[in-house]
Amino acid sequence: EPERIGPCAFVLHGYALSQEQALLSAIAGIEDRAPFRRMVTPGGLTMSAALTNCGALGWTTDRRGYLYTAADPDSGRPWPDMPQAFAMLARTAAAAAGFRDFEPDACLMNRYASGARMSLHQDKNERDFGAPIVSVSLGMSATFLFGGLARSDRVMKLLLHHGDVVVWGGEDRLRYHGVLAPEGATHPLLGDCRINLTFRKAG
Ligand code: MD5
Ligand code: FE
Repeated sequence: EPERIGPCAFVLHGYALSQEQALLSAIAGIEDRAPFRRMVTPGGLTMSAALTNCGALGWTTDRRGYLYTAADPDSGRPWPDMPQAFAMLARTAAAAAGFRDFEPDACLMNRYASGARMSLHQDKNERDFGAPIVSVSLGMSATFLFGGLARSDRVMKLLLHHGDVVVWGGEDRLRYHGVLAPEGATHPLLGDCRINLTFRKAG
């Protein structure tokens, strides 16, 4: 069932569908303690997607740049614990794509309202690029841009739907990537937004 989209990258279509209720109620609990917020980049631009985190470490920005922290800078408290349903899904999806023993310590949660997008970038704030990244798409569909190791490399476009899970590891881990704004029908449970859960081993 995994669809190979790169040497070490796979789409698991609909893999999270059976867990949607557990995932959505866990997201509601996390939002209560650590609301979604739009971050300002070190360059002074406000990102169009809103984010929050759960797990031991969370991705954030400060004046110096991008970093992982143990505390939510907005509240000073630790990020919410990673729910069992999240950790289990990340582990089983990684294993289904051939990555054994994935133990994420961070889940970055991005919420894209209509018009919000994420431009082409690499994820390289994690300490160990040997671990894969697992991404879970919920809500409205969006086109994912999957590039190469140089920003100028051509990009492959992939439409991701509610419940799709993507796993990137090995040589695909540092590829440039981005996401276009949500498109298509409003989602019956999430309304006019897309939420993406990104599981990482950050520390
Ligand atoms: C999203 N989020 O849909 C994406 C899913 C982010 C981000 O890009 O940084 O929050 S994660 C996509 C990803 C991660 C790591 C590597 C690759 C893609 N890749 O090599 O294509 O909100
Ligand atoms: Fe990324």
